[in-house]
Amino acid sequence: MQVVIEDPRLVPIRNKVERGERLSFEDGVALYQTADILGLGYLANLIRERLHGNTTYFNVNRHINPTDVCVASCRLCAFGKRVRDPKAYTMSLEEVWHRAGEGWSEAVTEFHIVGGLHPELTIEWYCEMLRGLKQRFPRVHLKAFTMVEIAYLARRTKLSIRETLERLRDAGMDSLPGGGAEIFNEPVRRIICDHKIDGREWIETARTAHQLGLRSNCTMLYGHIENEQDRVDHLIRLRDLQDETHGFVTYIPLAFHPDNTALHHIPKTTGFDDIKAIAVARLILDNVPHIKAYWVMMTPKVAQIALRFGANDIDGTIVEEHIYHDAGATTKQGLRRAELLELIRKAGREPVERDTLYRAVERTEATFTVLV
Ligand code: V47
Repeated sequence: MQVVIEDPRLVPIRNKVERGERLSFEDGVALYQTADILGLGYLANLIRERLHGNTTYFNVNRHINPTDVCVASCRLCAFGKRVRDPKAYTMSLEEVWHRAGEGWSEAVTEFHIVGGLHPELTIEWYCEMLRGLKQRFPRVHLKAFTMVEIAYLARRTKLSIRETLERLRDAGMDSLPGGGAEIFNEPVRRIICDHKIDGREWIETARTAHQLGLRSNCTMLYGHIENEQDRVDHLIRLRDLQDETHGFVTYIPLAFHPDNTALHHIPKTTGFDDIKAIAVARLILDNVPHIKAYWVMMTPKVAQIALRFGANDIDGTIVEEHIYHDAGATTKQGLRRAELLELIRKAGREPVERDTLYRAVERTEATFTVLV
């Protein structure tokens, strides 16, 4: 089906997309600036269907946040707490292992583990946590620690990034999530997360992980004080690294949630912003296989629509979520597998349960098999 492109700035971009050509920085800015959401969505959907047909992926996962203690105090964040904050928590290892098995009976295939930058937890503690999880849940993939957590742990432990990643990998870390990338452009980054590693260090940490054979995801935080140029710059830096390493599996655009943060005066993103974030990413990140519409952050309703605007993944069951709910998310904590299937099917897409590395999963009531 051909959709009429209303915005004349999208016409040369359509020609490039149809010829399979890479889009430029200027193309990216034009895509973010357009109000022609149907034209944009049509182009993004062309690529999405070229890569994945009608398939839409989801997984059965559980988030675990072992601690919210964080030395960074980022303005963008409502989750992190100072070590002496009476509301701060740090789980014991037994609690982490117990929590991992709690929740729904559906056998999870992935634990997504991220936390604050804790000034006292040692690399031995993290390795013990991973080993304990592997011992108790040997078939569950451990997608753990953002590049920011890795770099902080390396600095505190006085190990190189490579050695830190190797130690964690040897203890059971299978891959890394995409968080902490925020926006790479330094002046903006300094305002929203001034104590975090800079964009160059984030990229360098991801490069090292990929060189070690670890796959990771990547993200961008949008809808705060950045402009369209900052967004495209961010995407192109991710695309450049991907050309080199091919280590990124999935890109997830993350809409800024302002409640309970130091930037609470910033208005929330609109549905238009969120759909455009998915579609532009699908068009610019021509070398990243998967684009995820993270339902917790977008709401299930908008995430479902995104499946027709470039996204081919909707994330998973999650069970328990804190980072977005502390910052005002009104979505549920988790969705059942059946609810994800329904969302995907009602968008006219074909659901496929995947593991973290996108191998199809076949399951009966109580167990699952990864199809290799
Ligand atoms: O690193 C923090 C962001 C990230 C806020 O890899 C905020 O599959 C919006 O990375 N408003 C954590 N965003 C979430 C994340 C993620 C989520 C789902 C899947 C995957 C994956 C990764 O959330 C943080 C930060 O970038 N964040 N505070 C906020 N107030």
